[in-house]
Amino acid sequence: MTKEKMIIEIKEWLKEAAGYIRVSLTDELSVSQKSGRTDLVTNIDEETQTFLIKRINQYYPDDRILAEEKGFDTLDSLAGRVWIIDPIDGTMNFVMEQENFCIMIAVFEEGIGQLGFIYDVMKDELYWGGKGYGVFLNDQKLLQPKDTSLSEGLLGMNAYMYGKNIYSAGEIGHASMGIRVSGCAGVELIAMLKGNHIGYISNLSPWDYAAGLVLLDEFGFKYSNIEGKPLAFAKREYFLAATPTTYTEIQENFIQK
Ligand code: 2AM
Ligand code: CA
Ligand code: CA
Ligand code: CA
Repeated sequence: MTKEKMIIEIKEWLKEAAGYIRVSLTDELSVSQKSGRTDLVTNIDEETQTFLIKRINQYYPDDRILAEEKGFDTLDSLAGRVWIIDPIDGTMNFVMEQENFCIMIAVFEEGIGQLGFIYDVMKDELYWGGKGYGVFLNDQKLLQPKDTSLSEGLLGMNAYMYGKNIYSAGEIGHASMGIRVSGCAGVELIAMLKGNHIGYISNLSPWDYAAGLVLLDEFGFKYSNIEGKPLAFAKREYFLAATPTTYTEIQENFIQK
């Protein structure tokens, strides 16, 4: 079956890319600014993306690609089969911490998420799954987290939104057990899949959330843009994902009130 084959291939590509990234940490990085001082890209982001796109073009030449770097960051629609790639999610962490960054790949067909992969490179933890598979950590199937309420759990957040109280992020945080800020969307989505966090509020682009959404779907999490509308897979948007109970509490008590 094609999907089985695709999973095996993607896992191989991820391991190959991660091996290269780990070795590269001993070399000097070439770091550039994109929109400003805190928005970085490195030669490794670009080389990882180029490697993954080369493989996709080799194996699936008819498919289309949406990816963060090097001019692949727009696509007119999600028609057909589309790969959505963040070659290094958490570039700031990659540069400053040499950990807490992920490679993320999603496969969508006619706008529907089929497969998602979030790979924490330094921990060698691959979270993957999709329609009909559930969610795995490496070879181990994960259990669906409990539907915890806002007052009972930790919430991943974007530091800027919390600090500026954008969409009441500060107040939402205070209503939870506490906020956590990792600086990496992949790490935050993993925390939800493990049941460590009840939700995540941020400002994200499609490649930051695509793989995560496929996996969140398998566990019944709810997500949308922060105003409750479907995510557009186009521009950067304020993003909310949470357990069903927490999602409803945040919408009713903080956003729509
Ligand atoms: P990136 O490292 O792939 O750019 C940090 O809050 C999270 O938001 C990271 O996952 C980061 O992904 C993402 N992000 C997207 N656009 C960003 C930007 N302009 N500045 C900082 N982080 C951004
Ligand atoms: Ca970036
Ligand atoms: Ca990202
Ligand atoms: Ca990135």
